[in-house]
Amino acid sequence: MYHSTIKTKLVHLSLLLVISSTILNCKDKEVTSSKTETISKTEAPEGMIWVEQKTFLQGAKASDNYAMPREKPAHMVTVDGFYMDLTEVTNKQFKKFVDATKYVTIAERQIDWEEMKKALPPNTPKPHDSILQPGSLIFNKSVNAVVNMENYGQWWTWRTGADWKHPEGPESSIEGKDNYPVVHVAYPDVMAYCEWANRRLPTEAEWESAAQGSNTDAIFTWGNDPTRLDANANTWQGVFPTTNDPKDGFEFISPVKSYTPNSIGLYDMAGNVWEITSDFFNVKYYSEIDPSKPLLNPKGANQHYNPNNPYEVEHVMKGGSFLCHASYCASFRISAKMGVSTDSGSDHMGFRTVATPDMLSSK
Ligand SMILES: [Ca+2]
Ligand SMILES: [Ca+2]
Repeated sequence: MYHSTIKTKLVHLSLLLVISSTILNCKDKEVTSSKTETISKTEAPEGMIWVEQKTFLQGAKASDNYAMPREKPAHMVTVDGFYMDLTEVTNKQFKKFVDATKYVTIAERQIDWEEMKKALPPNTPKPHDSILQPGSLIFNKSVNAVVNMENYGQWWTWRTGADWKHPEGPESSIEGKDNYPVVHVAYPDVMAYCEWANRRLPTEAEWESAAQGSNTDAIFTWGNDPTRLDANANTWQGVFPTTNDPKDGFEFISPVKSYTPNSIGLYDMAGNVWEITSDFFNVKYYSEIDPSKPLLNPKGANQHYNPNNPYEVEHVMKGGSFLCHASYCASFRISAKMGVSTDSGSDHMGFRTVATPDMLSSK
């Protein structure tokens, strides 16, 4: 949600959207399983773990004082078992994909104004060339004071030349950061990776099932004790967004596996980088569910809906990031979510993948 809003302010997103609509050629792989019985699992692929079939309460828990309306009401869901990446997809893993396919991410693509203007209203003025350069959003580390916390643009910057290989801008690199999460990837980039790797994105319900681990009603990946946050997740301490007091060991992004895994061995489900899912972001979705009919393998809303950003397709992202603070959104809670538009990457969003036995056996 806020990514797109920021981007609109910073780089005339309406123009960039035209580009993205021409490159969304990746299709979600179908969530094929709808069986109520436990699927017989095979040996877990390297770097993945089996998440057991589970019936649990998806959405905000009754004792969660941070819960937002879009997380309510909680409702019972059953999610079949599946394999999930132990960690966020790393730079090393993404490089392997790029080396094999020569894929060019959205943040790296040159913007062709002659092509773009064909899909815009007549006489739309050409933006300044600085707007049309490849780039991505990065967190502004030099914020000294914030006037209005509603104004996200105060702590976000459009950085020309920022991409997954240059996460902080053109002078930066990922040398020595093989085991850091890949960032500055947008939804089509993630889908291309999944296609190559024979994986798919988790649904939001799958993501929550995995984040709960052996629990079924916890607020956090480690249970219900908020004082255990620093040992279990890379978030923001101090005063957001001006003072970062990294009591958890990392001021910004951290290598994967830097924190205690959850009860089934999954790392960084809370914090470090946001993780995009296959569900559309629709703030009304939960309120329109009939709670008398428990859901089986829900795939989310049929369409996106965000009154703050009505014309863009947004997907749900989960888990929060190293920028999340309790005073702001507390998005390190399992039920928390935000929307991210399909063409938006940033330096604090990545992903992890899942697979079903059916997918693995058909390969
Ligand atoms: Ca931190
Ligand atoms: Ca994460």
